[in-house]
Parts: sequence; C-alpha cells; structure tokens
Amino acid sequence: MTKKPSHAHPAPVEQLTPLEARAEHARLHEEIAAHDRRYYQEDAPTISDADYDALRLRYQELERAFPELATAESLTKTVGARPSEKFAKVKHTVPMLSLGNVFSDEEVEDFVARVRRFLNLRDGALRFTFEPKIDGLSCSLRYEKGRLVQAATRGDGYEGEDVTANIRTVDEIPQRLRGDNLDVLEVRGEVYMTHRDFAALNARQKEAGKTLFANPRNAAAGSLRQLDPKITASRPLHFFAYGWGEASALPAKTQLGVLEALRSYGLPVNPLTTLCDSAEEMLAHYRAIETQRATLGYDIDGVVYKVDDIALQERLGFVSRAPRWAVAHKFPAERATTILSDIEIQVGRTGALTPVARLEPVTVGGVVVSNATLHNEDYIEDKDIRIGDTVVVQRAGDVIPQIVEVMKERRPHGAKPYAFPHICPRCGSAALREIDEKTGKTDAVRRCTGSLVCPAQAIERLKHFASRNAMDIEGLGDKQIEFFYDEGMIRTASDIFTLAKREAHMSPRLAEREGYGETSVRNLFAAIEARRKIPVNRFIYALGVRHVGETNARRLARHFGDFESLRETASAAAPGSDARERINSIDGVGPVVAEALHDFFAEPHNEREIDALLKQITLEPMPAVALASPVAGKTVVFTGALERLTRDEAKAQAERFGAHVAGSVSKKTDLVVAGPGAGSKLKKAAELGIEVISEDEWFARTGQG
Ligand code: JCF
Repeated sequence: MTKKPSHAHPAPVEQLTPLEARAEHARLHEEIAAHDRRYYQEDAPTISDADYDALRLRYQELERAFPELATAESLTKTVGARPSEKFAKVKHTVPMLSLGNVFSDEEVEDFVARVRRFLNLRDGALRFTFEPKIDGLSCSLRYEKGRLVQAATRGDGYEGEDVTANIRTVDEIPQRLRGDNLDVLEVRGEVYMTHRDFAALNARQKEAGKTLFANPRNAAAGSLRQLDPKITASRPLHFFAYGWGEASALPAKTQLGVLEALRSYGLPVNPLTTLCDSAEEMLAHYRAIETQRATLGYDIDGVVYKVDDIALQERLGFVSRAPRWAVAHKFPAERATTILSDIEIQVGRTGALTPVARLEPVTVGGVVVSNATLHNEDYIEDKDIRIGDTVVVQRAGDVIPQIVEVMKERRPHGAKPYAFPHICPRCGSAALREIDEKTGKTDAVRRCTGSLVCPAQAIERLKHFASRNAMDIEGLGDKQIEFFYDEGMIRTASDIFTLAKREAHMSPRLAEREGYGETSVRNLFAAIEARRKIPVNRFIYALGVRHVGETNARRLARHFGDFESLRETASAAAPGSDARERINSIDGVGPVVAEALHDFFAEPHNEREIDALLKQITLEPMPAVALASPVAGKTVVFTGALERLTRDEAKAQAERFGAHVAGSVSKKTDLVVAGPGAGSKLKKAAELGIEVISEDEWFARTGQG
C-alpha cells in the first residue's frame, strides 16, 4: 500500500492530563457505541474488526490509567458478546444455497437455453415458476410431524444461527401445520418487514432516541437476531415460503405444486408466484413487477425463475453453490453520482500496482462510498477516467463499488488523461507489464520490478509472513509491521526473530515508546518465540512465492517431505530440466507454479534470507492428517456436480483426510465420489469394480455428518 498516512500514534495514556483523558474517553465512548449499534442492531458495521479492536483497546487503556473514568456506564461493563456467540449454531442437513444472478434480457435467455441444452430438450415443453425476490433474510423452519421444532438463519449456507424462540413470535409462521403431516419438512423462505411497519418502527426508535435502521432488511435482520424474543415479538415480521430443505416426502412433483401445498398447510406463499412457458413470458412478468415495485408494500431486489418440474431440477443439480435450475434476475444495482478526487496506486506483495479511485463521499443504497476499484491500467484507459471527473458509482450487493460511467459533459477544463505510472510510486523502480511468451499477450497488471528494494512490497510480504494462516504471529498485525518497518527494526522476515535480542540494546527500549507498554512488548516477544517451531507447509506458504497458496504449500510439503528437498529441486528447476519436470508432475501443481518456484529459489537474495531464517527457526513435519481417517492413503476421484463442495474444496478436504485426489479413474483408484451428471468416469469405475459413493456418503464416511 502506498500513500498511507504516516501513522498518527496517539500520545501514551500516561502522558495525558486528566482533562484530556476524560475528553478522549467521552469521544471514544460515542464512537464505539455508534459502531456497536451498527454492528448489533443494524447488522451493518462500517469498520474492520481490527480497527474496532484498536478503539476498544485505547478505551480500556484510558480507564486503566484513569480509573475514575471506569463508571458503571462504561462500555467495558455493558456490552454483550458478538452475535456469533449469542445464538447456538445449527448445521443445515441440506445446505441453503444461494442463487446465481443475471441482470439482462440476454442472460435470462441464456439461462433458459442452458437449461434446455443440459436437459437435451430442444423444443419440448419446459416450464418455469416466477416469483418476486424478497429482500429480507433467508430462514429454514424445521417441522417434525407438523410441529415447528427449530428455526435457523441461513448463515453461510451450511451453518446458521438458532432463532427458534424468535421465529415463534412471528404471527404468520404456524407452530403447527394443517393437514396430515410429514415426519420431517424443512420449509425455506424469506423473513421480511413491510414498508409500513418499517416506518412505524423507525418512528418509535426516533421517539426513544435510538438509532434508525437504514432499510427494512436491516430492520428485519436486527429484529430476528435479538437475544430477547420479547423484542422480536414487538417488531412485526413477515414470512414468504419459497422452497424446502430436508423433507421425508414431497407433496407434489412440481415447484408450484409444493408451494401450493405449503400454502394449504398454513404457510404464506407470495401471491404473485406464477408459471411461465418461455423466456419471453418471464421477461414480461419481470417488467410488470418492476413497475409494481414501489406499491408492493415490501422491498424486492429482483425476481426468481425456477424450473417447475422437480425431477428436472434433480437432473440439473448444482454448480458450486447455486442450483442450475434456478436464477435470480436482479434489478439494476443502485447508483449515485460523485466526483473522483484522486487516483491512488497501491503496491501489493508481488509488486502489482492497483489503482484505486478516491471519491467525494456519496451514499449509494444506504452506504457511504468513498473508494472504488479501478482494476488496472486498461480499465482506466478504456473508460478514459480522469481526476476531477464526475462519475457514476454502483454498488451491487456486497461487492466493492465500481465506476460504471464517466460523465464526460461535466469534465473540468484541462483535465488530462490519466498517466498510469511507469515507475513504482514507492521505490522508483521500473514498473512493467509482462508479456506472456506463448500467447504474446500483455498482462493486465503492471508490476514494480524492484521486489528486493521496494518498501511497499517488503511490507506486504512481511504482513503475509506473519499473518494468521502463515506464521501466525499474534500481535504482529499490519499496523505493527508498518511501525517496525518504518522504524528500521524489521526489514526482513528473519529480523522478526532477532528483534528481542536487538531490542535489549536499544535506547529507548520499546516499552518506553509511544503506543507500546511492557505487557504488549512481552506478549509480542512471547508470540514470536512460540513460532520458532513451525510446520513446514506453513513456512512454505509464508515465503509468499507467487501462485503458492496454502493448498499448493501443503502439496509441496507432502511431496518433498522436508524443506531442503523442495529447495534443492526448485533451485535446479531450470526450464526443460528433470527437476522442473518433477515439480510439474506433482498432482495439482502445474507449470506456472513450477516456474514461480524456480524463479524464487534461483534468486540469491532469497537464498540468503532463507538461510538467515532457518538459523532462527526449526521446521516440523506437516501435521498428520486426521488419525484413523477411513480414506487416509486412498486415491479418490471426484466426478459429476458436487452440491456441498466446490471441486477445490473437495480436493482440499480429501487431502486433509489423508487421501490422494486424482483426476481420472484408473486401476489405482480406490474410491469414486459421484454427483449428478457423472458420466464416463462412473462407467469406468463400474468396469473396474471400484467403489462409488455419493457426496453425502463422503461426508458421512469422513465423519463430517
Ligand atoms: O425471495 C428470495 N429472497 C428467495 C431466495 C427466493 C427463492 O426462491 C430462493 C432464494 C434463495 C435460494 N430460492 C433459493 C434456492
């Protein structure tokens, strides 16, 4: 990162006068309370956890130095646990998946065509349900023999929060279903708040001097995730059922048929749900709803189309996390106009220069936006984005704000095309765009070539080295790395492990300096000591070799066993060499990684740094995989569409359990995990008499439920 403000270290609390301390404490109190409200009540935090923790830490320090500030109202005494700890977790027996999004007529037509192609249905009848997409929060209601026994939020789709007590206060949701009842029926739908109830709630909030909710969805989420069900009961929530999860049987063979059955059991189903026979009809309904949007009485953010025939849904299955048989057709994202005040270039760990637009703050869809991604040089040039321009920014869902349009007619006189720097703004080295030797294509990314001298790259590499999934050095976060780097105390990874020794001879000592106390220094040194022994896979990942993420680091550790063999082979892995071939042939590790490894280990500076590091630390073998795993040592092939896992996840998971994952079925294969649509591999497995199991059986066998 470049151009970060030099870090304003606040004065140590000990140096403050009581009056200053009281003023700062009061200011922090307001600030933290506001963040807590946004976090707990509005489900809309506006700062990172790390920044929040820093505020809290300072607040506590003030109270420690000035005990008279720690009154009964202190936030150190009044705030509850974070929501993730508030509610019990619920595992969804059938995952609550999300929907793929489309935004244009063409994409809707593509969706229909894709479904037809997949089903090999050239022009036979194919029906879709149409329904408005409610902008609320998804919930799963579990009924056993017709009784509501559990309600859970969607969470990450696999695990949500138990909100049973709160759901029981929602009048529209029956405690008991009408009719003859299934053993198990999980009803899925959307909890939402109407415009009228939202306005009334906010009026009450205002009256009581409480913060207002930004929109009905936040209000619904905040109300459902109240620890006290009495509060939820006082907040009018509504529900529309749109689907099902686990079910001991289904009451109909079509999507609409099941929804009608749910309605007959007493569950609310959106009355605008209907059937369509073609993309044309779907689009006509979409347009009709778009014009009704403001008068519906509740927020919708698009519509949903689903293949009506459930047998066809099953044949279509899932791609990664979304059904192939359904899609959300979203309304265009919210947009706003503002001025682009500057373009800042950030420099990453591998030298990539990333442009970021600084914007005059503007509210888009209820959120203040002051930055937007500009992706890369070509993006700026293609859109001809210039400093001073008036731009249209868009925010869709949780994605980073984008610049969708430049209003050229409002361009200030004399605004020049943006000249993307050809030298690194941090170290002055040349910044180049690589050309792919094979394709002749120029890389979209311009990179600083001064990897060994560039402070920005050095700092980002150190941050990566110390980070959670790498060396995991607690108390050596981004801010601390920047501090130690700027002070010249840590310039390379090995410096981290010599810091304590060097610090002993420093004047002033660290504990005497701003922002550091004796305890924090002691804790930091202890955390560093604790990592002098580290599993080899973590170390490989921590080195930050391009294209070597955690999974590749594990593969390399497993293949080579110890670090020295990896190092020897990689150093010798010049193009065309046997060593290069050996790395290439490691399952899952390709030529791109092999090249990156060679480039890294052939660099003398890296060699020296690794030597220095290995003098300080001891590498341990990669932690053994789950003991007694029934798939340990087996060769597994995944095929067909997996519903609960992406291919990469399946692979990583299998490897965690000690299995080896292969891409094709052979005599060496022990087990095939097959999802819907599996073809030739399944056939081959049958021919060879290899065991085939489903994805669910895979979960059961690996002890994951
Ligand atoms: O209304 C909704 N927000 C909604 C969400 C409607 C649906 O029919 C959905 C959904 C999320 C997932 N269907 C799925 C499968």
